[in-house]
Amino acid sequence: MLFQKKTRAAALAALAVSVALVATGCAAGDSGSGGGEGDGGNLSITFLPKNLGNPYFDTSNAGGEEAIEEFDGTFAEVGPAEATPDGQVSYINTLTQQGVGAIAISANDPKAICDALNEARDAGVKVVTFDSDTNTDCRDVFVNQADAEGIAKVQVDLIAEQIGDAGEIAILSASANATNQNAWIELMKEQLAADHPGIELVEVVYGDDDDQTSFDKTAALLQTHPNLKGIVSPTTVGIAAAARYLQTSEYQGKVALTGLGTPNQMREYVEDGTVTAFALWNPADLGYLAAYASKALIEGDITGAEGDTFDAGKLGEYTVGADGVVLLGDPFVFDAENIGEFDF
Ligand code: RAM
Repeated sequence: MLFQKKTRAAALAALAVSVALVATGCAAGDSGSGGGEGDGGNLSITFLPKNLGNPYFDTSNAGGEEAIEEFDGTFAEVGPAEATPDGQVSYINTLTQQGVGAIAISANDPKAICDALNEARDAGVKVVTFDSDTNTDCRDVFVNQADAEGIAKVQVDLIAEQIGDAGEIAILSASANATNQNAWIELMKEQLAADHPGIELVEVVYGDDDDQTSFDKTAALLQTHPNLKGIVSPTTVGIAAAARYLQTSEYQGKVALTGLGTPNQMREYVEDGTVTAFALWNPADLGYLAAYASKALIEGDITGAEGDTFDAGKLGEYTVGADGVVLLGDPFVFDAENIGEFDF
């Protein structure tokens, strides 16, 4: 299968513990980092997701808020209705004028928001990307949910397993410029070419992380490619919309669907057999870690240099890796056996 039993069990336990902590509102107490009150840092931290109204970002923002409450900072969340870089730029500019301590942002474009972010940094605002990165010179740290090769591989393995390693597949992505999805798609293409000669990727379409657009793109894919055997959707918005389409269509159970989804959005589709298995990480932990990375930057505990270490509350100590990347952990596979254990 995809994970060694031990890895899978350990990941399950880690997810379950952190989900339980979030659910009970249990705080981890003082960070023990020696920072915090008295340092005079501006712990006003604003989360700026790709767009609002996406349960994935609701969960990551809630994790950020939990962390910021723990260290007595000020949490805020702003964001555009649509997942576009332009929409993010105006919020970045406003936050710069307001003089927040840090912006934690999931980037809709690796370059287009860079000038605005660098103006913010020139004005003393720390910039943490999480979930979807910018170019490395426009932020201080990137909090990465899992290593990109691993995220690509778990999805390639799942679709290969679900279609018997042969036939046509398509990808239903988020917005066309999303840094994270584009990196994963490139790696999926490489892995398919290297290890799965029987699988043909016939098309990549973009649902813009909009539910209706993703639903319509799913319908179009199935019409255009009558021999399609599977769809990979590396976005929680896309996979949920595609599952909803498949559920009441003639393709349910015939065309496989996998990718990255949240358990709460995917539960009914796993329970009725529309979807067999999909992957993700814990978005609450991702937001929580981004908040602690912001705090560490604001207080000068880290600069984003490789080897810097910081305390991340209940998640423990983290080390900044090459290119200012902080890695949360491994992706995790959800299926009918374990989905009941998760609530996010
Ligand atoms: C959507 C967004 C997000 C991505 C997840 C998997 O919610 O595109 O950036 O990480 O899917």
